[in-house]
Amino acid sequence: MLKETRSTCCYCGVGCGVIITSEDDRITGVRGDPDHPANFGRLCTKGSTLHLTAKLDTRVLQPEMRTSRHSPRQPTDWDTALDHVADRFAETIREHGPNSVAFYISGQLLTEDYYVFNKLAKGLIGTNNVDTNSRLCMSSAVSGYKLTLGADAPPACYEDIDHTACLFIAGSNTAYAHPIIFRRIEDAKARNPDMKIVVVDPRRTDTATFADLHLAIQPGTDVALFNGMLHIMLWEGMLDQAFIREHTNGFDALKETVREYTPKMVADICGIREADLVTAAKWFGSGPSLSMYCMGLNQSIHGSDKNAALINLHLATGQIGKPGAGPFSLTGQPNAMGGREVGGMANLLSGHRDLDNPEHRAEVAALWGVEDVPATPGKTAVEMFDALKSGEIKAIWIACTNPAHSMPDLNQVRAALENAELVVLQDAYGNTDTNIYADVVLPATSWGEKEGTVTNSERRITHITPAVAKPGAARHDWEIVVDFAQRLEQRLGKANTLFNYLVPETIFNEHRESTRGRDLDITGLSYQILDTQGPQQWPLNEKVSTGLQRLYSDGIFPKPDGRAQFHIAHYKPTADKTDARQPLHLLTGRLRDQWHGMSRTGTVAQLFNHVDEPVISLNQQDMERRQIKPGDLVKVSNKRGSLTLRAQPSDEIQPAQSFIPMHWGSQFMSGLGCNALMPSAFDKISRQPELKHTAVKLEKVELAWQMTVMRNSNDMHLLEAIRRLLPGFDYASCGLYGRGNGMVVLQAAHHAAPDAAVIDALDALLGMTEGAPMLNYQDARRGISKRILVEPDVATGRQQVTGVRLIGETLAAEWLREVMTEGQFSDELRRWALAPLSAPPTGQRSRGKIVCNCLNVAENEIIDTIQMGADFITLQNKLKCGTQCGSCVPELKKLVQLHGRTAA
Ligand SMILES: Nc1nc2c(c(=O)[nH]1)N[C@H]1C(S)=C(S)[C@@H](COP(=O)(O)OP(=O)(O)OC[C@H]3O[C@@H](n4cnc5c(=O)[nH]c(N)nc54)[C@H](O)[C@@H]3O)O[C@H]1N2
Ligand SMILES: Nc1nc2c(c(=O)[nH]1)N[C@H]1C(S)=C(S)[C@@H](COP(=O)(O)OP(=O)(O)OC[C@H]3O[C@@H](n4cnc5c(=O)[nH]c(N)nc54)[C@H](O)[C@@H]3O)O[C@H]1N2
Ligand code: SF4
Ligand SMILES: [Mo]
Repeated sequence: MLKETRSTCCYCGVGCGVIITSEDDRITGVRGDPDHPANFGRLCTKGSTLHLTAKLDTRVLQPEMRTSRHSPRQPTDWDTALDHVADRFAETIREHGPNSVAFYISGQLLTEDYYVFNKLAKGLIGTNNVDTNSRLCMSSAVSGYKLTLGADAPPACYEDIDHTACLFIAGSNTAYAHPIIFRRIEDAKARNPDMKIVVVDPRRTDTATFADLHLAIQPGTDVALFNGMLHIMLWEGMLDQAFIREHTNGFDALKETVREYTPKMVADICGIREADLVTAAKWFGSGPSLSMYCMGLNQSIHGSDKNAALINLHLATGQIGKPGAGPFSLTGQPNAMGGREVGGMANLLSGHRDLDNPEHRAEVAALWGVEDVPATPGKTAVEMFDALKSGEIKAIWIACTNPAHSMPDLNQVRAALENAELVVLQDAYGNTDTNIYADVVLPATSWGEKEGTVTNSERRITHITPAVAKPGAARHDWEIVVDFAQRLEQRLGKANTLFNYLVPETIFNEHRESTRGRDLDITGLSYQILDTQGPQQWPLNEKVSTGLQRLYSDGIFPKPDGRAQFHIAHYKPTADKTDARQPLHLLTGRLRDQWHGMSRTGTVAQLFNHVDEPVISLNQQDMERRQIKPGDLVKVSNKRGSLTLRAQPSDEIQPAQSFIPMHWGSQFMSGLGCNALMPSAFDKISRQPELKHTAVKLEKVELAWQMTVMRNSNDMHLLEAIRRLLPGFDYASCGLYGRGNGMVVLQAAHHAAPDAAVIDALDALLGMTEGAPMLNYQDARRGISKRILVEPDVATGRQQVTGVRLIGETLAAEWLREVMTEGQFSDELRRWALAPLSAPPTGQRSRGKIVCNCLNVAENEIIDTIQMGADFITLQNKLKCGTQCGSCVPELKKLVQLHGRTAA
C-alpha cells in the first residue's frame, strides 16, 4: 500500500520538511514538503537522496554483546543485553559512585530521546556526566548568547534574510552546510541586488565567492576583526546611542577595549586590506544587519569571545529584535536546539536552567519528584574522554554519535575507549569507527521510523511520525533508555516511578511543563497542535496562539535588569601556532554531499560523485614549492598523529594554509582521518574544542605500488569486506561512485607490492578470478597487472564493463570509471587493456567531478560550455545543471566567474 508521511530531513539544522513515500512498509521516495516553513518544498542534494539511505544492509538490527573484553560480540536479545548493562552500571555506581559512569549523546536525537537520557543521568543516577556532540558544535554559541543577551535563544528567523540590507556571514559555509538557507539568500539577493553580503572565512568557499565582500582573514582572528569594525563604527558615529543607553550595560568598558583596535592594526592581524575592513563596518553599521555564523566561530579556544564580540556589534548598532536584523547562529545538527532546551549537557538543566543555580536545581528536582539533582558540573566531551582514559570514568554509554571519528586528538580518544571497562553503543548503523570499541551494541531506529519532536535553527518545532515500522529488533532511542532506566531503578533499590512512559507524547508533555515561565515557554503546544497547525516557533505559551518570530523586539533581555551585557574580548591566537617545523595551517570542515562520519551518506553512490576521495587542498604556490603535483600522495603530520592522502591544488586556499574535510575516517580510508591531528584544547567558558585549526608539516610520499579497483555493485557487504583491507596499505581509500546501483571503489598505494595472497583474496571478493569473463593482462617485469570484467547486460544483452582491477598502471582509472558508468565496451578498450600503455587512449578525456548531482552534469562539460560563451542562464538552459535542487548553483556561478573571463 502506498503511504505518505510528513517528517523532517535528519541532516542539518535548517530542518527542512519532507514527505516520505512508502510502499508495503518500505521507504521508496522523498520530496520536500511544500507546506513546511523551513523549506517550502525545497531539498538539497542530501535531503533529496534520503530515501536511498533507507536500506538495511549497514544497519544494526539485533543487540550484540561480549562478556569479556577481547572476545568478539555475539548477537543477543534485549533482555540479556539490558540486564547485563544494568548489572554493570549498578555495580559500578555502587562501588565507585555515580560519577564513575557517563553518557555521551547527540544533537541528532529527538527532544524526547534527549529528555529521558538527561533525566536518567541527573534524576535517577545522580551524575551530571551527560554531555553531547553539541559540545563540539554549538556550545560556544550558547555561551555567546548567555554572556550578552542572557539566554540561549537565537533571536532571528529565516524570513529576516528577506528584510536585511547587510548579511554578515562569519565562519559559515552556508552554500554547503545549510544549502536551503543559501537558496533563500540567493532569492533575496536576486530580489534586492542592493543587499550587501559579507563573508568572513579564511577560505574562498562557494559562499565567499557569492559575496559582495570576502574578508579572507587569517584563521582565528575574528575577535580582532569584530573589535576593529566596532572601532570604525564608533569613530564614524554609526552606533545607536539611544539603544546602548536604554537597553545595555558595559559599553564604556568596551569602548576602552576597542579603542586600541585601529584599522591598521586589525588589517595586519587579520591579513586583510584596511579599506575592506572599513567597507564591512560601514555596511554593517547602516543596517538592517543580520549575521549568520557557525563553526568558524564556535570551534575555537576563543569561541565564546568570537560569538560575544559579534553580538556586541548588534547591540552597539541596535541591530537586533527588528526585521532583517540580529545575530543568528546556524545550528548544525537537526536537533541541536532540542538538546539545549532539555538541558542535556553537563552544565545545563531542563528548560534553559543552569546547574549552578540552586533554585533551578530545586525546580527540576520538584518536577521530577526526586530529592535533588547533583550540583557539581559533569564532564564535558573532551574531559569525559580524558576521565575515561585515566579510569575515573569506568563505563560510558554513547548514543547517536561517533566519537572515535568526530572528537579531536583521536589517538587519545581511542586509547580512552580501549581503557574503558564498559562501552555501550546505541546506534542505528554498524559501519562506524566507534562500533569496534563497543562491548554492547543496542540497535536504534532511525530516520523515517521514529516519533518525536525536533527544533530547527529558527526555534521551530516539528512533530514527526514514522513512515515505516521498526526494522529487525531495533527499538526507538527513548524506549531503550526507558527500559534500561527501569531495570536500573530496580537494581539501585529505587521506586519504579521516574520512567513510566509508554509513548513519546508523555515525555513531550513533561518537557513542556519544564519550560513553563521560562524564555522558551511552550506550554501552548501539543502534538495535536503541531499536527493540525504545522511546525511552530518557541516561545508559545498557553496565552498565545502563535510563536514569536523574532525575540527582543521590546528591547528587554533575559538578564536580571532586563539589559543586555556588552562582553569584553581581546584577540588571542589559536591553540596551535605555525612555525618552521609545522609551517602549514590546517583547517577542517564540510563538503556539500557528505554528512559527518558518512554512516548514512556513505551508503549512497551518487553522493560520492562530487568528491570521491579524501584529499588535502593546498594553495598552488605551496604545491609548487614542495614539488607536489595534483594527485600526489602526501603525509600530513604533527605531534598528535599523521595521515596520508592525496594533495590537490585549490583556488579556495590561501598560501600557507590547507584544508581537509572532516568526513573521512577509518571506515573510508587507511588512518583515522583529520581528527588524528586536531588539538583537544578548548574554550574556557564553552568547553568547546578547537576543531577548526591546527598546524602541520607536509611531506611528499612516493609509494612504488599502486592499485585501483572498481566493481559494479551496490552490495554493502562487498564494501564492508574491502574496508577490512584498508589498514594493510600505506594509503587506501574506499567508497562508492556513480548513479543508481553504482560501484564500489578501492584506491590503494603501498611502499612495495603486497603479498600475492592479499591480491588473490581481493580478486576472489570481486569475482575476478581465472575463469571469469575478463581481459587479463600481466607484465610481471613492469609490475603491471590488469583485469577487466566484461559481462552482458541483463536487459540489453550488450557487453558491459562491470569490474576493473588495475595494479601498476592506474592512470586510465578515471576513463575506465566512465566506461563503466556508461556501460560501453569497445575495441579500443580491449586494445588498451591488453597492452602495457600508461595512459588512456588519445582523445579520451574524463568528465571530471559531477557538479550537478541531480542531473548528472560534470565539471568539464560545464567549463567547455562556459568557454564557448555561455553565461549562467545559458548554462542552465543548455545543460540543465542547477535546475533541480539548486545545491550546485554557487559552484556553477563560481565556474562562470573563473572561466567566463578567459573566454571573453
Ligand atoms: N553537507 C553537510 N552539511 C552539514 C553538515 C555536514 O556534515 N555536511 N553538518 C552540519 C553540522 S553538525 C554543522 S555544525 C554545520 C557546520 O556548518 P559550517 O560551520 O558552515 O561548516 P564548516 O565547513 O565546518 O565550517 C565553516 C567554515 O569555517 C571556516 N573557518 C575556519 N577557521 C575559521 C576562522 O578562524 N574564522 C572564520 N571566520 N572562519 C573559519 C572554514 O574555512 C569553513 O569554510 O553544518 C551542518 N551541515
Ligand atoms: N575536525 C573536525 N571535527 C569535527 C567537526 C569539524 O568541523 N572538524 N565538527 C564537529 C561537529 S560540529 C559535530 S556536530 C560532530 C559530529 O560528529 P558525530 O556526532 O560523530 O557525527 P555523525 O556521523 O553524524 O554521528 C551520528 C551517529 O548516529 C548514528 N545515528 C543516526 N541516526 C540515529 C538514530 O536515530 N539513533 C541513534 N541512536 N543513532 C543514530 C549514525 O549512524 C552515526 O554513527 O563532529 C565534530 N567533529
Ligand atoms: S538543507 Fe539539505 S541537509 Fe539541511 S535539512 Fe534541508 S534538505 Fe536536509
Ligand atoms: Mo555540528
